[in-house]
This record gives sequence, C-alpha cells and structure tokens, in this order.
Amino acid sequence: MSYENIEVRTEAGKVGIITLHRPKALNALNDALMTELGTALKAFDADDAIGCIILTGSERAFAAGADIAAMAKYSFIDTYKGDYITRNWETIRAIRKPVIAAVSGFALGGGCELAMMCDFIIAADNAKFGQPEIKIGVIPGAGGTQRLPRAVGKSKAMDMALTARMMDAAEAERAGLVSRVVPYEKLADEALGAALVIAGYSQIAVMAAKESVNRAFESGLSDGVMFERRLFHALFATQDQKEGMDAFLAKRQPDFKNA
Ligand code: CO8
Repeated sequence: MSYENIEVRTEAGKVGIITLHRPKALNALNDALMTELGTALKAFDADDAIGCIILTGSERAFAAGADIAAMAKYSFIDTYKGDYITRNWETIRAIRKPVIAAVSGFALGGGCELAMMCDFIIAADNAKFGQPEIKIGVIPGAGGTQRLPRAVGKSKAMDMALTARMMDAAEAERAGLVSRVVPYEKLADEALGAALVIAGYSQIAVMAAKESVNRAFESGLSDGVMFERRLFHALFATQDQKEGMDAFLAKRQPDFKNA
C-alpha cells in the first residue's frame, strides 16, 4: 500500500513505525492523512508479527493540529452532518496493540490530542505541547478537554486550553503528560527500544495490560479492579503464562508464542 501523507515501515520484523509526513504544513492533520493513518494502524494491528506500533513526526513537528486551511470553510451543518473533520479520528482508539507516540517539535491542537490518544508519549527535549484552538475561535475537538485534565490535572489543563500557552518537554514530563524525555537525537532509538521490549512480551498479556490500564479512565475503582482481576484470571488460560512462570523458575529466558 502506498501512502501520500505518511511513511510506514517495520523494524526487526516486529515493530511498526508510522511517520506523519506533510512537511509543508507541519504535519497538519487533514482528512486524507487521518484516513491513511487509520489504514496503516489497522494493518499493523492485524499483523501477528507486529507487537508494538510507534507513531512519530518530523524533528520540527509531530503535528501542528488539524488542518486549519481545510477546516476554515466548513459550516456547522458541514461538520455536524458530514462529519468531515472528525470522522477518521477515532480509529486509533480501536487499536489493541500498544501505540507509542514519539514526539518532537510541535504537538498542538489535534496533534496534542493525537499524541494523547496513543498509549504513552516519549518526547524529545524540543517538544512543545499545546491546545491553542481558542486562538482561532474554537476549542479542542478530539478529546483535548477530556484527556489533558486526566493527564496533567485541571489547573494546567485549564491554563493551556484558555491561554493557549505551550508546555515544553520538561514541564510535560513533570506534569505526567509524557513518560520520558530524551535529546532529539535519541528519540527514535528510545522509542524503538521501548517498542522492542514490549514486542518481546506475550502479545496477549500486553493487550490485556493495555485494556486494563485504559479501563481506569472509563470506570470507578471497584469496577476497574474487578475488570483487571478477571483479565488476570483469564491469562492463566494461556500457554504464555505457563511459559513465563516456568522460564522464571528455571532461570531462563521465556519463549512466548502469543498463545
Ligand atoms: N493547519 C494548516 N496549516 C498549518 C497548520 C495547521 N494546523 N500549522 C501550520 N501550518 C502551516 C502554515 O500555514 C505554514 O504554511 P505556509 O508555509 O504555506 O504558509 C507552514 O505550516 C509553516 O507554519 P508557520 O510558517 O506558521 O511556522 P512557524 O514556525 O512560524 O509557527 C506554529 C509554527 C506555531 C506551529 C504555527 O504554524 C501555528 O500556530 N500553527 C497552528 C497551530 C494551531 O492552531 N493548531 C490547532 C489547530 S485547530 C485543531 O487542531 C482542532 C483539532 C480538532 C480535531 C477534531 C477532530 C476530531
């Protein structure tokens, strides 16, 4: 499959890497790009050999937001009825394998929201996060007002959504928006290293862990803990649980079969 707005490759046969590639518009997210991104994500998700996916951009921009030039002409009826802007944005939420966002440069508006839809964010030291939609007369539309406060708390989320100021990588790490910050030159290796670690584990356990952590944002504590417990119980039906525990006791490396 050939793409015009993204680049797609694999590493070590088990990590899928998707690079947003609209350099002239700082990777602004238009309908065509989001369609291609959804197709590529679904293809990696369906590929048994792939254990983890990395989503990244360029040094200057992960993505500077939804494409303002494409959006500017729409009326309320266009957006509400035709769903032109929003229709492709939810695909990433249905991906069951882990998706790591490797963010360098601007992650603004829909770009910040897209990064937050990934499972965790590794940032380069030049990363800048922001929800500046207020400056162009709108508000975040892909979950920014919901995921940002869950990540950084109400005060910082309000500050960013209301003033449109950007948060640098160091502040984003302190606030819990990103899991690690590395120099830009090390970003690709750091993300790949994390992805290879994940891809080395049992895919079933990895998917269960992702599902269970995500449940924390959808349920109360008791329901979430019960959901986790049932998934934990279910993993005892897998060969990988036997293999993982046997290997530990025999002091050898496990050989997971994803079964
Ligand atoms: N959309 C379209 N084009 C863009 C965008 C964008 N979001 N951001 C940058 N570009 C283009 C510029 O127009 C420019 O193009 P050209 O060279 O043809 O003039 C090129 O990229 C380079 O940009 P700048 O010259 O502006 O570069 P600077 O280094 O001076 O500034 C900034 C970089 C600060 C990132 C600046 O470009 C900027 O402020 N961009 C807009 C950021 C923004 O407002 N983002 C939010 C957009 S709204 C949104 O994301 C809503 C999400 C809702 C999703 C709903 C779906 C569910």
